[in-house]
Amino acid sequence: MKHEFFGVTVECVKGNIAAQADMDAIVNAANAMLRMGGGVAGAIHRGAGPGLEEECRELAPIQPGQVVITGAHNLPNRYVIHCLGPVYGKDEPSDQLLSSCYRNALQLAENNRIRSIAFPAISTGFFGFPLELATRIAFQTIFNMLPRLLIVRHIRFVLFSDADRQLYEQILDEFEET
Ligand code: AR6
Repeated sequence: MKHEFFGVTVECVKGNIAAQADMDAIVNAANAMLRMGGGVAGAIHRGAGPGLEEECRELAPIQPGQVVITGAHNLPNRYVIHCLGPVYGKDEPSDQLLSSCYRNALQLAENNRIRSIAFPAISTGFFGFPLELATRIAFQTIFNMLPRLLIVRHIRFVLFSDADRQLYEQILDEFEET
């Protein structure tokens, strides 16, 4: 379901982050060295082809909360924005570092005139962040920025299971009511 806040469409879908052909940019839940890895990063690098790792080489390493932008190579998007999420319970303060990922990614999108951007649930896979807490941090950060966005007009959250998508919808409804 699509929601609209301050002229920006916000939606939560079930799907594969590497198959979002209608979005200008997709966000990678990267590793510090910006290599292939598993999960989201694996799917994105497989779709993009070896040119992505090549372009990433000189941008690595990155720190938790930091983001960098590259081309999308063989993927059907214009850009990939790579975020290093915090490892839950190790990279502290985890909540602030996760918030930085969303804030910095949106700022980078604005700076690169990106109108539509798709996010995965950063840090909630291999990095162990509890999904509900991570979802609240993601929405809180994005809602704080929405009134100031000038270029970004469409934010999509791409979740890997129906249960994850339903949790996102439920928390988004709570934000909508407040
Ligand atoms: N599309 C959308 N969501 C996905 C996909 C996909 N193709 N694959 C997994 N998810 P993760 P992290 C969900 O582990 O926790 C990597 O190996 C998944 O169910 O990709 O930030 C990197 O190389 C989970 O909810 O990212 C890093 O070393 C969420 O996306 C490390 O894992 C994030 O899972 C990053 O760990």
